Order: sequence, then structure tokens, then C-alpha cells
Amino acid sequence: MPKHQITTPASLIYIARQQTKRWITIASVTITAGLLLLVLYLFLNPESWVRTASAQTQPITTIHLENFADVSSLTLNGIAAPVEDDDKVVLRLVPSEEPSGGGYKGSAFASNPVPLVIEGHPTSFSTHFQFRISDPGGEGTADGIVFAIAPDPESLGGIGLDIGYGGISPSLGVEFDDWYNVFDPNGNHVGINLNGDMTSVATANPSDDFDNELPWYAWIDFNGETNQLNVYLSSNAARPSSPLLSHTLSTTLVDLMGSDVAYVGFTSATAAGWANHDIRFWHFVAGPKLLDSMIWNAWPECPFCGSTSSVGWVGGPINTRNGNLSYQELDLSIGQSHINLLTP
Ligand SMILES: [Ca+2]
Ligand SMILES: [Ca+2]
Repeated sequence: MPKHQITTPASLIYIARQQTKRWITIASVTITAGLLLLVLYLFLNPESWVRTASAQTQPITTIHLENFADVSSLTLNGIAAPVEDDDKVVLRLVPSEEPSGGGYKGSAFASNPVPLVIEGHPTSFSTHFQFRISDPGGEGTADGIVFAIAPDPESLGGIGLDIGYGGISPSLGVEFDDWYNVFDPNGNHVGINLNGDMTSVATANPSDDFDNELPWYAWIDFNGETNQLNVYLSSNAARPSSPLLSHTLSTTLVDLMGSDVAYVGFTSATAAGWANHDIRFWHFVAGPKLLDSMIWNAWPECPFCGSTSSVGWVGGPINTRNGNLSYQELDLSIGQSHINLLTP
């Protein structure tokens, strides 16, 4: 037997060790390559590591801003800015200051567009916000706040009587007007305005003065199937059972905007009279139908949220096309506006 074919226990152990080392090397290289490929895949496909719930996300647009400490989701125009108020950061559309140049104006729109057709249905929406008008100066409280829908998030109309809305065309506006002009019914009214025209197509009078320094609660619902717009107003958080102002548009939102997307937000302005015009919180939800479940304060209790959960209950159930129910959650651990739609 040739020498090199002689095997001893020691040489067998040596061969085994060399074999093991080789396998370890091959395994290490394979695992490293696999991990690199996985990292590369996740980098190239970020949606793959977002929670699976996103795959079930319904075509619902939501905005939930309990305060305005983070305005990264908004497009701010003119003088509009987040401002620390007594108890929270508010969106100050215009400040109570003697303006330079005849008047101040400001607007803020959600930067993400709202589709005006969802799943083949004309979009319906429900929004709820709190505003406060305070610290008047000059000739008196002026000029009001407008909830506006327009095809451009950088929309900003004129100063003074235009309330930052006049001149934005096309557009839909719901004004909370606190200064009398010749085209106004009085110096304290709610109005529905079209295409930047300051002569409202419908108006109504609230129960108290807007500049009473107290927060006002407003709800605006739009039914895309009937084109009916309802405005509710209250000095407390309870949504009134009847709208203060109701008006049916003669066109769809798509026809009005001349677009299948639009932006929602607020405008304001001052001139010879001024005041702080603040939005203190804002919720908005849009969907293919106007459902009770979309309406703030009409939402039922969350059927599965634990009391110790960091997930806040903000809405739902929302009926989806296939009859399943989806639920919205707000991650309280990061504060606000982090929404997932889940199917339990
Ligand atoms: Ca006015
Ligand atoms: Ca008016």
C-alpha cells in the first residue's frame, strides 16, 4: 500500500477538521450573500417591509391633526404658521397684528391630494375642526376663516374681505365670516362660496359671535352622491343633530374643480381690522360613500382596542366594497396622524 494511502486516526481527524472548516466557510459565504441579497431587496422594495396591513388599505383619505406641532403634511402659504398658544400648538392662519402692506393673508392645505372619484364613486367627505378667533385689533375682528377645496395646495386669495379665499378659482369654500362687507348679510355668518366669489350662494347665522374668544367646533359633510353640503357648528364638542347650513351643489366636485383630485385646507386674511385666526385641530376623512362611520363623534367604540393599547381609536368601521370591515388606528406613541387601516 503506498504511503500516501495510509490513514491513521490523527490524519482522519485532520481531514475531518479541514472538511468542517470548508463547510463553515461555504455556509458563511452563503449566509452573507443571502443577507446582502435580502438587504438589497428590501432597499429596492420598501413597501415589502411596511406592515402587511398596508396591502389592505382602503382608498380612504384621512387627516388627523390633534395639534399643529408637526406641519410636515401641510403646505403653508402666506403668513400661516404653527404657533404655540395657551395649551397647544395651533395653526395660526393670520396673526393679530397691524399688517404691513394693507393686510395679512395665509392658507394651509394638506399636501396630499384627495381623489374626487374613489372606486368609481364620486367622493364623499366628512371633516371636523376647531377654530378660535381671538385678540382683535385695529377697526375690529376681521376677516374670518374659510374651509377651502381647490386644485392647487398653494392656493391663496386676496387680503381683507377676500378672507384669503376670494379669487381662488375653481374652488369650493365654507366661510366663517366675522366682518361685514356690502355683499354680506351681516358681520357674523357662515356661507358657502364658489370659485373664489365672496358673494355666498347660501348663508346662515350662528348662535354667538365668532370672536367670543372661545373655541368653535365645526363639522362639514359632503355627500358625493347627492352633492349636498351640510355645515354644523357648535360652541361645544357635541355634534348638533341638524346642520346650521345645508346646500346642494349644482355640479359634482369633479366638474366644479375640473380635475379628479383636489386639495383641502383653510384660508384667512386681515386688513384694517385683525385678530388671531387659529385652527386648533383638524380631522378629515373621504371615501366612496358618506357613511355614519366617517363622521366624527358618530363613530362607534373600537371593538378590539385594549384600554392599555398605544393604539388610539379614531374611526371605523368602514364598510369596504367586498363587505369586510376595516378599522382605522392612530399610533399614540408617535403622537398623531399615523393611520393604518386594519381588517381584524
Ligand atoms: Ca366679510
Ligand atoms: Ca361673507
